[in-house]
Amino acid sequence: MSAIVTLVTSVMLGIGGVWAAYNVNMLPVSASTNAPVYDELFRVLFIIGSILFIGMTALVIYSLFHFRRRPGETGDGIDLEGNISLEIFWTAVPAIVVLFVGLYSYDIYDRMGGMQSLSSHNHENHMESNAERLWGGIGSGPIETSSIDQSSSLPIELTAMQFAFIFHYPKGDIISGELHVPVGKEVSLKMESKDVIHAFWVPQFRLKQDVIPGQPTILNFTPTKSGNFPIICAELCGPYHGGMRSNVIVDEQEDFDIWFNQNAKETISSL
Ligand SMILES: [Cu+2]
Repeated sequence: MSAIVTLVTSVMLGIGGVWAAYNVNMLPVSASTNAPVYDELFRVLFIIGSILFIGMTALVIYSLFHFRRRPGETGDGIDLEGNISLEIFWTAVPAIVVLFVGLYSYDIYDRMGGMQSLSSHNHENHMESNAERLWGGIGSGPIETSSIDQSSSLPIELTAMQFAFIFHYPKGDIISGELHVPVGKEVSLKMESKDVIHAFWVPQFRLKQDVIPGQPTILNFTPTKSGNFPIICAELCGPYHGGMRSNVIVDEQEDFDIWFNQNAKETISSL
């Protein structure tokens, strides 16, 4: 009897977890090619989290009522001493869950391009210092390489400082406080800090990368939705860290070209 109850409860918990992951929407709009990959991981974590949270909370509430002290009960509880199979069970289950989450996260990071060698990166075609070392970031992942020609990526340099993000477009020599990018085109952002560690974060792109003084990092992404999204510094960097924000304006190609040509120091016919 109790085996059936356990089975039914587990199945219901599983269904509840999956339902919660597909119906509770906590993430902002997804606006880059990375976003669906990231959201897939988030959904799986949410399923596991919901099952554990609902299961444990329910068990605690059930136990509180079911095993409460009845009137007239004054003695100690039953003297329980060890249960090998239970010990094995509650060691194995978390171990498997944690291992799975770790491997799956690694796979997602790899699919986003995080494991790709940065030294061979296309950004260097546009930079004068070919030998310069890039220290970390998200390269051109398999998602991008399959659909988008790498040489066509748009190089942009980001300088972070207390307390602002400054964007420089090597083509056209534009300096801007906001990031303008065309929709559907890969952007290659090379980032360096002037002072302390900052972090470039666009929640809608599901991307966050540290910006480190003296150690350039790279971040490649392809916006998939036009719109205006916040750029937030995600590393506590000083007293005005909370005000260190900017915007990324994702435009259709024509609108981006207009903006670019209006601001470019030199006219460029093809981007
Ligand atoms: Cu900052």
